[in-house]
Amino acid sequence: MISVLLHRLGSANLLLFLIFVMLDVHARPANMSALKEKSPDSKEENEILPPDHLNGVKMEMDGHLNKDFHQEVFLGKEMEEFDEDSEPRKNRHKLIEIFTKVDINRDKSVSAKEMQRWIMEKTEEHFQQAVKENKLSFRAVDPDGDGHVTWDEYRIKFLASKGFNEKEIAEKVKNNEDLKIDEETQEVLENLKDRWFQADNPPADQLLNEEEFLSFLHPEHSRGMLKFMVKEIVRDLDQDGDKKLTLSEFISLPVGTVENQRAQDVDDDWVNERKKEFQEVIDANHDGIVTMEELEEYMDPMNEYSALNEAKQMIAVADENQNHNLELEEILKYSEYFTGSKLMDYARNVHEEF
Ligand SMILES: [Ca+2]
Ligand SMILES: [Ca+2]
Ligand SMILES: [Ca+2]
Ligand SMILES: [Ca+2]
Repeated sequence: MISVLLHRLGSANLLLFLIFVMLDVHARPANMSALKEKSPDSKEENEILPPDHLNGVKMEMDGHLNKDFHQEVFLGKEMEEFDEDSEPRKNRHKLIEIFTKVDINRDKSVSAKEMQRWIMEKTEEHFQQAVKENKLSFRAVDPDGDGHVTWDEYRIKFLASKGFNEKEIAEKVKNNEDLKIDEETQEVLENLKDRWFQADNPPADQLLNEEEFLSFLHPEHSRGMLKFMVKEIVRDLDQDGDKKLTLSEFISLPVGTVENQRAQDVDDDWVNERKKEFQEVIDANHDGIVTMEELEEYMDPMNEYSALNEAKQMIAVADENQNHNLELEEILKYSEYFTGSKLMDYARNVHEEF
């Protein structure tokens, strides 16, 4: 009897342990990596919804830093090809191929200028990808194909994607009846509505055409929407209401739940990283305050000055011989930073590859 009890207790502890391990995984600061894992299955049902995560943009919509940014601007649309379980040999070859493309003047070394040009090119690639996907999404919200979508049409599609009965909702909208939706969904809907009207270019007719719908889904490539996005982020982080951010406001964003020392360390790293980004990059004139203009420059994916800074930062991470350029050996060694996947045998006969 006792042994059975002990046995039960043992498996109960094991279960607790497993739960704990699972919780620990989720103790990471929100948005730091969870997004990527979520997106593949949620993508289809939410294709008409603006994504939380924008490729090639330094900050997420909720104000967290985009931790995959370097990989996104280095790999462009080839991102999926470097997934973790693809063969190291193949990754190595692909990385060498990329290196030779970045190295425009073929001196076997990548300069900051070369990297800047590459980053701009890859950012454009993400944008073209977004344009392509937008065509499909627009078709989904504009089934009658007249080239315009009303807010009501979109609202119905959105609620249908949330599991509401499309016919019933459409009927209620038509008759101006109460939709009886929960508070949380209502809040999302309000935010979407603000964004919808923002994407509606003057003269405002409350209809979005394909181009306007693109800025609704992808605000990062439209000046007006970029301002809107920055306003939203500042609104969420600004505590004293002066529409500017101090360092303490910027790092006060809630991080993951701290449950143990390891999570605490992760959170410390998170704060340090945010601090560094605030002081060295976002606060461009280094006066300790981030204005909306500074944040807008920072968020703009097509900003050449940021791309050059980014290029220098990326080079500095891997520049072991300190010549302010990247050689193939360096990029192979820091493969994980550039591509997200490690190469075990990075040093193997580098020179034979040429
Ligand atoms: Ca070169
Ligand atoms: Ca403030
Ligand atoms: Ca400043
Ligand atoms: Ca170097």
